[in-house]
Amino acid sequence: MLVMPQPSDSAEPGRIVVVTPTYNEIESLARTVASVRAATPEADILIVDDGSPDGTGELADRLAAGDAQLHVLHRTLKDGLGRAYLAGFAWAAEQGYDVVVEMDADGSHPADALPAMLATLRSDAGIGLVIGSRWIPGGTVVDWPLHRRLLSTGANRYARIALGIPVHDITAGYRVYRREVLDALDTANIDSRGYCFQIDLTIRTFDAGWGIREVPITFRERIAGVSKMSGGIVVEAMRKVTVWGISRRLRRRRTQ
Ligand SMILES: Nc1nc2c(ncn2[C@@H]2O[C@H](COP(=O)(O)OP(=O)(O)OP(=O)(O)O)[C@@H](O)[C@H]2O)c(=O)[nH]1
Ligand SMILES: [Mg+2]
Repeated sequence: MLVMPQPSDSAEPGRIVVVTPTYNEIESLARTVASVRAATPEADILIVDDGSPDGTGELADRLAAGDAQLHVLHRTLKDGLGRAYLAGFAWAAEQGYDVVVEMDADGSHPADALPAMLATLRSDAGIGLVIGSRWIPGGTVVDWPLHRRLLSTGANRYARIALGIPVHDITAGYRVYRREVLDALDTANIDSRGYCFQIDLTIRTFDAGWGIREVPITFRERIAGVSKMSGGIVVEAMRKVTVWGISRRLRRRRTQ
């Protein structure tokens, strides 16, 4: 007899919010919002703007005035991607969303991959995080110079080995979280920024026992605006990965 897999409770679509942090993304924001609308009309969007001097926050308000599914959180100071996401997660929890998506505003993260990422999360109630991955078969990066590819693939390989977590794109910023994963975070304890924030949350999700899946995406280099990532953020990430990796090994040895 053929036994068909039974849909679990998680097959319910639930309420989805795409959280998009912005700092000086006036040239990209409208296109990003439109692409999310087209790919996932059921999803709401929250823009978290850190007082962008280029008027991104005002543009977000104008877009929100004509769109009941678009919300804007204004913060006064540029305080880093991690803090902006934590503020967005707190807002999403207050509003009772079931699924929280992380997506950059700069057009690098293709909205047309979102339905497959959401379907993957829904396929199993034990999956807490789905990553839009550049570095698994079917995933790729368009318009990146060789040195950025090597840096990203090298950093990911190093993190995978150092941390013992089988994820191929742990620094990726395109993610779908089950709300319960974020509810359980000890947010007061998270001070990571930039790439570290994504790595830190992946470790916490993995250690809490949630399944993590990767869905291949085509990542495109931003076509407008400037990157806010710096060499310092990359160095911080590698230093922290080394410290985390060593302490995880010591902890494992102690519990054996
Ligand atoms: N609210 C807020 N958003 C930020 C901050 N820093 C970066 N962002 C946003 O976070 C997203 C990712 O930043 P990027 O500068 O594109 O970083 P990245 O994608 O790792 O780097 P590139 O590949 O060079 O673009 C973008 O939507 C930025 O506008 C910040 O301090 N506050
Ligand atoms: Mg970017």
